Amino acid sequence: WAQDCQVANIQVMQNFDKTRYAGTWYAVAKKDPEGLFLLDNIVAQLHVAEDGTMTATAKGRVIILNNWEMCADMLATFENTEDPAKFRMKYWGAATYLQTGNDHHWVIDTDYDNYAVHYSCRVVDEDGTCLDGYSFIFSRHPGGLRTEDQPIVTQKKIDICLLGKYRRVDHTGFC
Ligand code: ODT
Repeated sequence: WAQDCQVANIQVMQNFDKTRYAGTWYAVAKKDPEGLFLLDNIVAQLHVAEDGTMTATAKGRVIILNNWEMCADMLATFENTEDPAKFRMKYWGAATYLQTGNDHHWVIDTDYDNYAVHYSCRVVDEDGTCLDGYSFIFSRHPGGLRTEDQPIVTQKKIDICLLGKYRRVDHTGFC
């Protein structure tokens, strides 16, 4: 037995419903990528238009230009793929000096009302595992995950080969 950590074999949410995924999500834990950007106080707001187009805004504390702490205002558009739970997320800052990018946005699991497990691999290694990526654990509740959701989320962290790689994301009211 060996765990399959191939990015191509990661299971995502079945029958994903983006309308139910819309709304406010508080990041409660994060696995950082190389050159991390969002530190804490991370809150995302997802919108789904009538035509199904998904967009988002997010805030979070960042440190830029090696010592300037600020609250970043970020924007994103999502492009559908053949899998309804896998998107391409194009993002940029409200200010030009903020980070821009085009990342994968995979919804690994969500119950829509309490928790969501997000995953994004930026660089796939030669062996098919993820060399550089990030993942957010989101909650509808700013205080964190409900006790009953914790074992579900822990199992998903195992499934995506990131157990033990997360840090807690604080909400102090900075943003
Ligand atoms: O913090 C990092 O180092 C990696 C994260 C970079 C991407 C952040 C861009 C946010 C774009 C705006 C909003 C989106 C909301 C979606 C929800 C979750 C995934 C970021």
